[in-house]
Amino acid sequence: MVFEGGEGAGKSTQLQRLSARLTVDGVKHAVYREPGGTPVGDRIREILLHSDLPLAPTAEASLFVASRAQLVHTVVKPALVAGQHILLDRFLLSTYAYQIHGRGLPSREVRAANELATQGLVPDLTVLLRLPVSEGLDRAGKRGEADRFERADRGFHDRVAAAFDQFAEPSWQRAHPECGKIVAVDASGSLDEVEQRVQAAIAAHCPALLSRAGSRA
Ligand code: T5A
Repeated sequence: MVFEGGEGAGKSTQLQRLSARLTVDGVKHAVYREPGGTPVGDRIREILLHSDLPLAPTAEASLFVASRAQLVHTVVKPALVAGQHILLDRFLLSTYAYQIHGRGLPSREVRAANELATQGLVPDLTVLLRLPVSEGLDRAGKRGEADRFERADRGFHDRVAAAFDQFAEPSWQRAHPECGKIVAVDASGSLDEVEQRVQAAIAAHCPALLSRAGSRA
């Protein structure tokens, strides 16, 4: 299960809430974020988000893909084999939105690089949190110093948001089977309201994950 969306949409917050519910229900799971989730990925995250080193768009994309490759190979695949659910804060859809649409990199090459990293792993479901760009940047901005992407210009964030809107279309998903099912959820309103929408989306599209909770209700 993957959570995606623009800056400050509430992915981490809602992932924590879902994780807390799964813990109470005794569902074995682990939560990881991208970039990061491994020692190599965490170093890559530092370069990508918090360094002032100039990065060529192709180098940026390659670093995201490298972090993903390490996470899939050393953490996600073994965990899935062991019967654990994995909750991911961002995955390949972010590279499609930010590097292909935001930075303007060629789709074919970026898709191919991702294929190498994911080793054919397709998310059961991607919950795409949708929030107006200004609201998301506002939420993110209240937390402190902006990272490399939060500092990007408004045009960049508008292109990313437009891309995520496109990913919610069934026709786009049919043409990109490597991304799996993507369901858009309105991320405006209170934390509880968004959580209810997220749980409704999961219940509709990935009922097995919440079935233990459902059977207890
Ligand atoms: N990136 C990532 C790429 O360019 N390519 C890639 O391939 C990948 C994987 C990652 C950056 O890297 C880029 C995208 C990102 O720019 P990150 O720090 O992991 O950097 O960034 P985000 O995933 O954007 O994390 P954020 O923390 O900014 O956003 P979230 O997780 O969507 O939001 P969250 O939950 O942290 O909430 C943000 C703030 O809003 C509040 C929270 O309390 C928090 O303070 N909030 C709400 N406030 C009011 N009402 C609600 N409903 C709220 N929900 C949350």
